[in-house]
Amino acid sequence: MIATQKNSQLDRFRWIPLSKSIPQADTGEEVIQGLAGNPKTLPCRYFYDDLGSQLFEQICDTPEYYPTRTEQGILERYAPEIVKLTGNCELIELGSGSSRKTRVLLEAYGQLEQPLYYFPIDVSEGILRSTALDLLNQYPTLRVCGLAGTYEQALAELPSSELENRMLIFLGSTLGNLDQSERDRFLTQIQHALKPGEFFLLGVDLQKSVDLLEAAYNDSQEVTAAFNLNILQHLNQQFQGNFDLTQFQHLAFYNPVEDRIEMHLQSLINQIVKLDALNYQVALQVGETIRTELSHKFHLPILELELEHHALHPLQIWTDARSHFGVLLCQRQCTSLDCP
Ligand code: AVJ
Repeated sequence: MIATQKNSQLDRFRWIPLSKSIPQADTGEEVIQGLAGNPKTLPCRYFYDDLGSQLFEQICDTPEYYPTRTEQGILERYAPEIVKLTGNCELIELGSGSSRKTRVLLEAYGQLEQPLYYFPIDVSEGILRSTALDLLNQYPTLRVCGLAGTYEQALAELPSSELENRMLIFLGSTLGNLDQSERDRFLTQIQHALKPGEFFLLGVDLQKSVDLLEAAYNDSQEVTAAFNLNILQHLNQQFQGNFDLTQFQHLAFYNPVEDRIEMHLQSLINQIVKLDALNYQVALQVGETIRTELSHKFHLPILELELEHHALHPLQIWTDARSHFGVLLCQRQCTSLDCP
């Protein structure tokens, strides 16, 4: 019995390691660019090694970090409406992680009793594979195709459609980690990855009181601090570095000029850090910081204009009662390029 169940699960499981996503292939170019920059920065995707992905799941359970549970509440309430507006479609999720919130959508689309296709995309192979097997176990008719790599790579290498329509899903306000120009490039990639009539489901954290925002990134159990420091541990492992985590401290504050939370790691001493695999070293002064993450907080009317500019028309927008978080269902519009 177990054998046949396993077989049916494996029949419903596909795995695509995206070309340049193999760690050995990571030249560390972006790391050097960031550490050589002014201010010094690190790409936030290095947060998500297996330990980092687990720490992020723990952050979602802290009382201060409201985004995940608020978004989950919105999806639980409006998933049937989303299904009604889109009809059956392939679900392609960027940065899927544990697919904690996506299960709400899988349940709702499962009610259609039609073929169910889910394409989770994540840089962290461990959480992608374990989540996929868990979902196959939980949803006996679900077909899963895991894409291991960054969403830039995934959008460039999406497999061909199995169903009439598809929806790209980008939850958790990960859009907020991109600065203005990166966001523009990303939304252009979304525009090009979708055909007119296809859908884009977007979850974004909205502007609110600074106290609430800063508390969410400075939780009292210090899980966010551990998550932030772990980026140095990941670089040590991947590039034979000698970052001493005890010589750095976590900093997270709201930057009102840019409407964003910024996370930094502050050097507690004057130090020189080496990344032997990259044949690179960097000097840090006491008090100097490395910026590890931006988390932009959105104002819906401005975001709607940005989306329209990329032929992504918001069909429906749902928020929670306190307008702390927003979920936007957008439909790709025709442009003069696609529908002359
Ligand atoms: C998953 C990227 C949206 O920016 O709020 C949580 C990651 N960083 N606590 C965010 C995060 C610090 C989170 N995103």
